Amino acid sequence: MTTRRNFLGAGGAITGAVAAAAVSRVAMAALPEPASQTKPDTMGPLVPNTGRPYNPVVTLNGWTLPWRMNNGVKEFHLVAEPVVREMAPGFKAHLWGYNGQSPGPTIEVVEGDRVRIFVTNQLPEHTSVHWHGQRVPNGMDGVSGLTQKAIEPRKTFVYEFVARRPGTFMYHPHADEMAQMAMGMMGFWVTHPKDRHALIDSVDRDFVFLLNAYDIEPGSYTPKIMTMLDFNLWTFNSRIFPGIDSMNVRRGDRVRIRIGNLTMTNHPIHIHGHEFQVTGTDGGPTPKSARWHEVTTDVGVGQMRQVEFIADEEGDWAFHCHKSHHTMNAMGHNVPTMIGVDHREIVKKITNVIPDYMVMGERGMADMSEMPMPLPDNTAPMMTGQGPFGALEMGGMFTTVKVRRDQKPGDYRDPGWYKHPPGTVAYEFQGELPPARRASPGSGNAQVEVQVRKPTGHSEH
Ligand SMILES: [Cu+2]
Repeated sequence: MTTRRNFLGAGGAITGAVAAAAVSRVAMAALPEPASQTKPDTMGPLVPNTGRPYNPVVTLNGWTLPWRMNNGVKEFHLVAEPVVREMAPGFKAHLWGYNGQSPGPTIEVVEGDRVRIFVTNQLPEHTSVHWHGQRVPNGMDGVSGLTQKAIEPRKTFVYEFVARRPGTFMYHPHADEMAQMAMGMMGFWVTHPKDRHALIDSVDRDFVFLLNAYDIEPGSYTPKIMTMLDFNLWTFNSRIFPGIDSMNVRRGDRVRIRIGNLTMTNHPIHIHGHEFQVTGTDGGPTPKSARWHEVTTDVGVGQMRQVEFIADEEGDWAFHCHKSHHTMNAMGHNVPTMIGVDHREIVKKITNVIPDYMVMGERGMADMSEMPMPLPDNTAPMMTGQGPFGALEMGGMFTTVKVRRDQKPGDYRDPGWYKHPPGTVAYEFQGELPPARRASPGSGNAQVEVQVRKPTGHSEH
């Protein structure tokens, strides 16, 4: 296989226009065939067949980019391009991404690897790629205008460096960053340690995903890129629950989950049924003396966290952002809080004018997950997802860790819903109920029962 570098070396003193023509033709011929993905499914681990061995990660609703070895250099080809991302079944978004999907494919290498990444720009505007968190020569840092010229449309640039530091990283443009990240341009990067590492344990399952947020009006397909705070789609790897796959593990597995945040706000990521430790950030492995058990860890803007736990409790355990607005899907943000408001009189009046007027939210918002309300053509219900016991009333940044004793090592398939052993599920009390305590007019505290309509201008989530 001839590389551009070798060709120039062998060609000796070629000059001027001849050199330019030769370079571009040979460079094109030397480009690795770009791999592309059309599906939003979780691809199994890509076991390395060249280079140093490692235990590969699994990207939630994503995939790992294949490479080719070229004289000891790992070569990857990223293509920045418009993509159609299915965010949930029946809901598609027109995003920008890499190699057919948003986020782009995960890149996995080993500490000490020399990597060469060809980046072809098929976007309508210039771009660049920044290798977030990594030690690279300054000119490879991907900040357009500062460390390189922007990659113009239909041009290919080459980044080349040694992956010096093992850890959890990401990549994203550093050119028209606001628009390009709002459109979904980002990807995960994992550098595995080359030897046993005192602070990096080997694990049985290693999941990765990015947190991202979009503002797509119900019925439309393209994110609004000027939005700074008022996003309506909170996603794991550009998917919303129930479109997010579960993380399926074998009981007793040591599980690592790596999360990067490229939204405009922080996300307290929460696990049920287990305690995890933060074992590393994009700054590197966390010293053992600085680790403690948590069930929630905050992932700040532009930060990455890797958490680890032993999955020793069987079941379907929720794993989600703890900001309750982030486990909702597209909603009209100006929906007032209607809890406690009695609509009976007003509804009579309205239905005279609008016969199918529907009241929502009188008893809380849970009604909305079961309401067969017609939705605009391309959107997702606000809260949804059916479990074995009914509606989950969750959307957005929510998934589950499914722990099973009979999940085979290396098997990532969804085992279905957990079958609870008899007598281990919360049940309805069948005995005598005490009378409800309720304030009544004249009792002196009637004014405690307030009928409120709260203002709901969300400026911050
Ligand atoms: Cu969140």
